[in-house]
Amino acid sequence: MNIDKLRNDFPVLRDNPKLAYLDNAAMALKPDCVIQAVDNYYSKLGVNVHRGVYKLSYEATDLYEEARDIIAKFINASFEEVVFTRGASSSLNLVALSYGLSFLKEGDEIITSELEHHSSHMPWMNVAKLTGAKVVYVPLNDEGRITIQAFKSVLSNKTKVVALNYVSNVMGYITPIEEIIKLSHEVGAIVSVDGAQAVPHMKIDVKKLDCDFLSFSGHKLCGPTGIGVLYGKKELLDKMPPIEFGGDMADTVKKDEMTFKATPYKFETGTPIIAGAIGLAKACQYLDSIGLDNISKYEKMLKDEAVKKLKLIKGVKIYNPNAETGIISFNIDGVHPHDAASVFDNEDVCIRAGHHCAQLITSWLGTIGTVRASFYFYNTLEDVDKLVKGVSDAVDFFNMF
Ligand code: C6P
Repeated sequence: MNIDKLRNDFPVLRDNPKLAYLDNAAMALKPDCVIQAVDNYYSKLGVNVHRGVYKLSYEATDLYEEARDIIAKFINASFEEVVFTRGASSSLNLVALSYGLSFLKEGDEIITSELEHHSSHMPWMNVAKLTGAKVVYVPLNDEGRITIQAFKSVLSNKTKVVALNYVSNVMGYITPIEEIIKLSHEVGAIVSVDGAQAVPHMKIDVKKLDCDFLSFSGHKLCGPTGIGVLYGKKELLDKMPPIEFGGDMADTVKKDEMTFKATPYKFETGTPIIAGAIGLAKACQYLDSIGLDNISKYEKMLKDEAVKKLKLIKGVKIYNPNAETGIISFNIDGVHPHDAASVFDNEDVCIRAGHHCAQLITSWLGTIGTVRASFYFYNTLEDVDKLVKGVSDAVDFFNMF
């Protein structure tokens, strides 16, 4: 990868050459090609899809549906298995509200974990409350990981749903999801994978994984905000009811009867996220042109280098030194994560601090939150050094008091 060339694709990096943007787990920056694809739709078309009986609308419809096809191929899914949503949170909620409320009953069990983002486990807490099903947590090992052995200890014939992330947004661990999916299917459970932190960073093949659902957001993979994907196996999506009703998803509507369009359209109510889908498809093509395998290896190298240097600073506690991805969670002894993060901001280092919408894992770690640096392919070893200097300066600054 030619990092300098890639960095030049990003207007924010061109305009702020000193910036060390290390908040990629929250959102990735946008390259020119994505911005242009969105701009092109608005400036050359700017009309609705699926409705207009005129050329501009046909063209917009073609672009929108082509985007679905590109995104489907990006994860090796079929066209009808890609539902556009507002983001990973909406996708994860759609699975729980549609599949969960339709097929779960009292006594059934839902396996999740303390490593989850709120959007992964809270929808199932809600389903459990409404159906009488029970939420069961995989015990984490000493490092805070989900292991196969621990997963087997909670898996049973009562398990009907497994809802786990592929990569944790706080610890950056890769869940052994392929094996978990195999074991879950053996007891007849379906698996909903939260891919928000995985799809932007590693090559995903839903057929190989054999997951039942996979949720992700466009904005974390260089795409626009407001667009996400729910991948679902067609046979499951076909038997699930819509959770929103209205324009575009309806087939026939009478006073006492309504029918819906086929999958995926029955889940896409109202005017779709047209520009978002077009921009996301461009982002997928852009990432494919760089190579997801190159991206994962490079981020891991940056993270390892940062961990090596941060370990030398006294008073810094790293919670996940052995993570396989580009996420580091740490704290400075005696310093609130938000206070630490404000020092970094003065040095043009953008990082996130807090519980990262994953309070179960920060409680498990015995802290109110962490400082988190997260890398992407456009980061550099200089960014690592800026992070390390920021941490070192923060330690010195807070030691003065
Ligand atoms: N995590 C972070 O800074 P949305 O907000 O819907 O695009 O994505 C939700 C979500 C779901 N699962 C995981 C594993 C995530 O990391 C996120 C978003 C951001 O960590 C914002 S809290």
